[in-house]
Amino acid sequence: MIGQATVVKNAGSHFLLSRLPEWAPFPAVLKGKIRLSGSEATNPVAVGDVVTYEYPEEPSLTHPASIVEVAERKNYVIRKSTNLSRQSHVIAANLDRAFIVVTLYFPEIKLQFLDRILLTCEVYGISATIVLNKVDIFRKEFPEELADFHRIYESAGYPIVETSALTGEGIESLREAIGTGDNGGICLFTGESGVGKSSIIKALDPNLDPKIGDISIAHLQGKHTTSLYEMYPLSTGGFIIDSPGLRGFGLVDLKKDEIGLYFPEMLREMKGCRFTPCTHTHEPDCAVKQAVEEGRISPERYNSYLGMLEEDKKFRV
Ligand SMILES: Nc1nc2c(ncn2[C@@H]2O[C@H](COP(=O)(O)OP(=O)(O)O)[C@@H](O)[C@H]2O)c(=O)[nH]1
Ligand SMILES: [Mg+2]
Ligand SMILES: [Zn+2]
Repeated sequence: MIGQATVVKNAGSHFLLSRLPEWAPFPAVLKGKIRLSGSEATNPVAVGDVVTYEYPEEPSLTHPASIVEVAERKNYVIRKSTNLSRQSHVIAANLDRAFIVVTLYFPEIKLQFLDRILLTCEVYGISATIVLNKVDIFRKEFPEELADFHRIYESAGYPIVETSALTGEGIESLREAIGTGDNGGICLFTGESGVGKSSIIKALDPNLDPKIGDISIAHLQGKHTTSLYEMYPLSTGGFIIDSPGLRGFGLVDLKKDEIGLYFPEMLREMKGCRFTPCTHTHEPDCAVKQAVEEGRISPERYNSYLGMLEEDKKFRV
């Protein structure tokens, strides 16, 4: 017998599959060697992959299904396998949306980090939404910083959802962004440790029990990365992949004149540059620099861009 299902957990050589949107995970193993053409990844199958499986009898722990084929991915995120090897590791595939969870304080926001993640999403073709959590703390105390944040990221074109996992504010808007019922998407949750990812997932669905305790997760990260990317079903629809933190989110290799293509607000303006390619630094009649001067591109985002240009290596987020 043969069927198609989505990988919802990857624990090394063992997998759990479910026929999404139905949530009824069953075990599976890889049969023989599965190769993805053009992929240098160490793992051929990742969470979010749609796979074809064979099962001689109803799958069980002692008789798992066999994964025989991986469907073409609409997108995926990779990370470098280890510090020593040059191989990469697919951490999640077929994402409908990435939610990047940040706070202004506790922990303090690092805009350059956020910009790197946003750039990584653009490169991998994944729509990004910013989740600004812990508004219960800073809305009253830091209104100017909050307004600044909106100015920077709204001019860049990114949707922002303000939430408080503590009071429940914004959780319904976030649910809408994830999608409900059959419109529920497969969503990656990422962001620095301590911003409230696990708390938000619990607020979205109190029945879920995402792994808490980022200290132990950070400790495990080098060894068991794959098993930490696990999908959770929301009772209202949609699936969330919780990720252990910023590290290991993506690996991007861009030429200097390509970086600007992944800043949506720069992409919008660069048609007007006199030179093609233009690095938007020293060139005369640069439409991007003009847009910075006129306030259509924020100086903060432009500075992040300049920082990336300076760096003569791959971006590791
Ligand atoms: N005040 C406040 N605290 C929050 C909020 N969300 C999470 N926290 C707290 O922030 C800390 C880290 O939360 P956690 O969900 O473990 O963050 P994660 O590392 O991103 O998964 C915990 O002490 C939470 O109680 C929020 O919206 N408001
Ligand atoms: Mg967590
Ligand atoms: Zn330019």
